[in-house]
Amino acid sequence: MIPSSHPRRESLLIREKLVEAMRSGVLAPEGLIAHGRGECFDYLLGEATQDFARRAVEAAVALLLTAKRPVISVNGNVAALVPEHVVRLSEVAGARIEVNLFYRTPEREKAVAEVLRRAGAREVLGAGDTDETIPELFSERRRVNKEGIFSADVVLLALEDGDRTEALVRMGKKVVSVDLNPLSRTAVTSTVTVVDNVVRAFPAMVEAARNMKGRTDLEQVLKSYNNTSVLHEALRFISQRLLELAQ
Ligand code: PTJ
Repeated sequence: MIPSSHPRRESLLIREKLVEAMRSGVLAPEGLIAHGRGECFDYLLGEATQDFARRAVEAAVALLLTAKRPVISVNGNVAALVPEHVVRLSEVAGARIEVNLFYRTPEREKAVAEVLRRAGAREVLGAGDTDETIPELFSERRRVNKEGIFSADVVLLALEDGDRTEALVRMGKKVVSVDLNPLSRTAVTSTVTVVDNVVRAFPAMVEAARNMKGRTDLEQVLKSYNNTSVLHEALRFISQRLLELAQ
């Protein structure tokens, strides 16, 4: 029981959700450690969506809405925290959903797909149907569905390892990532990086997709977006915040 007055209530509830997901086989135990790393960056970001993340969300959604074959790549952490938002975003943006796991086992593939179906997904790729591989990648994340990530032009992913992000970019794909660490290889390599927590970024992308659908200036949004300056802004924000706290 976490009292409603507890100052870290939200964060503790998220931890409980993740532990639950680990016990039910959705989350890899390593996913708990990955989340802990993210929590530290979230603390530095003030546990709130900052302006640079809002701009990235707009560009991310513009990319998804203008894509021909967008795919949302889902791992254990994303399935544990934001399954409904993954499904809603896929519906609004016309994106397919594919399970893609670093610590891949047939049992986890099934468990993650099941969470997404329970959240309303009508189609989930990547569980028992990974018939293609991402070249030059050696982790279990190389296995992908031919109609999904393999032939996607835009891939949205979160809590991703840098090797795979780089491999997807080398395949000519545009990559949208959600990563609390603006220094990670995924953050630096992606076409658009949303430096924010998935629990805030996914709902924000759903809302933006609803508002932006049908807009005729999406190409313009993308032309005026610069991911490097967004990452620099995130780093400046963290530095400034630490300096202020130290005064
Ligand atoms: O479910 P699997 O088998 O595919 O495994 C997934 C994990 C997360 C275990 C795997 O991808 C992994 O080890 O990830 P990394 O390399 O630890 O990368 C995680 C990145 O996501 C780090 O840069 C974290 O700062 C960031 N991160 C952690 N929690 C969140 C986050 N970013 C956004 N929202 C979070 N809640």
